[in-house]
Amino acid sequence: MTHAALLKAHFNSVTAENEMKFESLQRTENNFTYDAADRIVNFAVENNMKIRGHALVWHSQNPSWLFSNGAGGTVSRDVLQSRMRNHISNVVRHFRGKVYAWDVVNEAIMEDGSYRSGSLADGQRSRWHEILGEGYIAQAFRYAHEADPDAKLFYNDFYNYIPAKQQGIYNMLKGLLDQGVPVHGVGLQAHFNIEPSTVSTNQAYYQHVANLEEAIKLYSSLGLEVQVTELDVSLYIPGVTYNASTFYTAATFTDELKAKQAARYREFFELFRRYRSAITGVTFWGIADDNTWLSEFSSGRKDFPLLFDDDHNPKPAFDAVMDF
Ligand code: 9MR
Repeated sequence: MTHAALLKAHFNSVTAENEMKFESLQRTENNFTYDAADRIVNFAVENNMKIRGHALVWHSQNPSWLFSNGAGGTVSRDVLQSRMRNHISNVVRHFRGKVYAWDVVNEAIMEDGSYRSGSLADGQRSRWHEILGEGYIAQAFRYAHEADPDAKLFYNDFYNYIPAKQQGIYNMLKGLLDQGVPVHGVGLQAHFNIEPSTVSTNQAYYQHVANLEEAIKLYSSLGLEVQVTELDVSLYIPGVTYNASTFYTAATFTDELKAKQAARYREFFELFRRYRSAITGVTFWGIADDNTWLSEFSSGRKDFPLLFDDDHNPKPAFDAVMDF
């Protein structure tokens, strides 16, 4: 299939970024709706593509019934545990033989290396941690393994280039492995920017290849696979203030900027290639610039983070990644 045909087919179906999340698959208790996810998975199977499932247990995009006791209060520990098992077991069995790897737990560690707890602000807090304690992570992996012993099970998170966060993730993974928990790999979300931030309090201040390399070394030293799971390179630099007049448009996404983005992609892929024995997959968070989460927010702020442009033609970044 040509790139154009593949892209057309992709956009004729649905995007895969949200269709396997808890709220998409189990909007009401024990009613599983697989239609949208099945369309993507079947398309991928027909076209010989490998599929990663995203995500079984996460603090976000959950249905409201999940953490509720149905009487205005919080669900009990036992009931939440059995809801988690029911979800994981149903979903993983449904896709068994088609989805080769799962993001079992997503975003459980904070920037300072601590667990994402229940005491954070809405939208940030983890009700899983609040109700079940940190043991929910080990349980999620055990349930997923029980449902599909052949699936590769991943812990997935962002900002792996921050030293304190990568250490926190390492410590958690080491603890899981020491307890015999079936975890097989780490996903690096890899939502990058065209350059690191110059603001020392900004997370992206640490967004250097050398820091990412440290994360890859640390995780693979545990014998875990590493996968790049949600790659994109935004044109916006964290810590810089933009407004409607400085938002990028097709006109201001100049050849110079395209070359700069390509160089940033090249720099990351040079690192990935150096660690080819540890890195077993690279997945982009989208295909072409006309459909990216980075243009979903801050109305009017369009971004151009992927390898294909709005018309689905390859960009200089595509050449940088492919020609080496
Ligand atoms: O790309 C997803 C976007 O369409 C949703 O609005 C958003 C809601 O939280 O989730 C996005 O995907 C996220 C992924 O599930 C986890 N890592 C960060 C991704 C970008 O926010």
